[in-house]
Amino acid sequence: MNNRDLSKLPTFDQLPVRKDAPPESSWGVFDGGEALGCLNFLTPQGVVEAAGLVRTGKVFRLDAKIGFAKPALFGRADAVHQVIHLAPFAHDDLLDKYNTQAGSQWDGLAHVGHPGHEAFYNGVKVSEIRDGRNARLSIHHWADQVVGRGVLIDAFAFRKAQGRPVNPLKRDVYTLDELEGALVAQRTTLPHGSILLVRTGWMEAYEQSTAEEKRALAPMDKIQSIGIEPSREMVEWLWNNRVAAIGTDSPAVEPLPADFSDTRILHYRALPLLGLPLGELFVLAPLAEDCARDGRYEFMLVSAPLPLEGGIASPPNAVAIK
Ligand code: UVW
Repeated sequence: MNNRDLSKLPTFDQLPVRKDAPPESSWGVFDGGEALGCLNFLTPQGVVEAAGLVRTGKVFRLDAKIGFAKPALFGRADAVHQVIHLAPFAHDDLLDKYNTQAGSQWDGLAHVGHPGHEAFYNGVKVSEIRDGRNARLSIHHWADQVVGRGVLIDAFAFRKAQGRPVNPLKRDVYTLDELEGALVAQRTTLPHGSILLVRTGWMEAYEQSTAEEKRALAPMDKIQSIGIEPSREMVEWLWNNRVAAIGTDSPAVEPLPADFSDTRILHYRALPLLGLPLGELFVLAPLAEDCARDGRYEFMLVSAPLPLEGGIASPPNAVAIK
């Protein structure tokens, strides 16, 4: 982390800064910090300010239990946990088939590249990830970088309060106007250098589903979800507000199904172009309820991704502290 002046960084309209970079990309903006992308918006000064948001000592775990999705979504493997009998009075865990994206997760910058530009963030080639041990965009670079001010937008509650409740398990969109409207309704601002969390309601709806319904919705071609508007205006707003990462309680942040042959979807705008980490399947309802109770939608957020060299993604290992 560096104490950089966020107001001196280019606005979205001024991107790209590198002549050979694709439009709407931040390639080359963060000299020496390419593995972090928008996490460069988090600073030591921001960590100190975030610590000042801790007032009640309440701690909210943002990861769901490992293996909560049964079966795992998108056809990913189900982790198998065994307790190993190490000695007559000693045990170990053995976690087999653990996919770092089978549950709550940060999508790292090597997760998805841009099919049009045939490159990952900052122009990293697929061969650098598959044969080159993913040195440049490995998730381990984030291990001590995801700490700062968290801001929650309760989009789910906002829609309900407006008399337009949603079914989060069906494709639907929270527009940029709605996110901004929810911030106003919450009397919350979005200071530069925040980690933004958006409650969509998907996780609660999933938890309330029957085992049969969960089985039916899990495959890649069946899953549906509400998500945030996957538009140029959305990523422009996120970039210009210096949002360091965005996490939601939905499976893809953006609505599903998404057309992965369309280069305008949020995954491509965020990961390979802007370097914006996407957080998925976070647990946000208990935090949101507490925020509604005390009217404070900001907190310290501490996330410690896995120090997995060459890794693609990570459970957030995150807590919000109020
Ligand atoms: C999808 O959109 C398939 O989600 P993920 O980022 O977990 O691959």
